[in-house]
Amino acid sequence: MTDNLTGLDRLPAEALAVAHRAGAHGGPVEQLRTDLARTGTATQSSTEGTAGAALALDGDTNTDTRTLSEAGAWWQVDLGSEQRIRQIEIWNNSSATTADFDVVTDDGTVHVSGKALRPTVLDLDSRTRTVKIVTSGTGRVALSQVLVHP
Ligand SMILES: [Ca+2]
Repeated sequence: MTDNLTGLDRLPAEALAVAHRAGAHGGPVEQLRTDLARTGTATQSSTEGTAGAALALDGDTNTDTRTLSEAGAWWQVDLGSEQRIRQIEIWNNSSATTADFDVVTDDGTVHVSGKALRPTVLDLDSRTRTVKIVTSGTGRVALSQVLVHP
């Protein structure tokens, strides 16, 4: 499994304290590029507790969505209209739950084997209104953040 070299959340506490004193922040994803998902509408197949689907669109990698463990569990964002998209960033939840899943757009499906990273980055060229993450077997879909770039 590849380490997440971009996240502050995996640093040891001492290094994190130094990073924070230097002004680094571990939570919100700095939005440097257009993220079509931020204005989208999220839904999911079920919700565990208060871990609602919209928490993957709030710009904060410290907040997670979480479905129940079930066959074909899914999370989806509706972009509101068909968009040309070229990259999807999928940030697994902090306990790295989401694994072995399909990323479904209106014109294709990409399968990801193993656990999603923080982030897993998919380059593609698709015209789609929705982006759906569907577990291939039985399990949970739990995500910190999903970004969709044109
Ligand atoms: Ca979040």
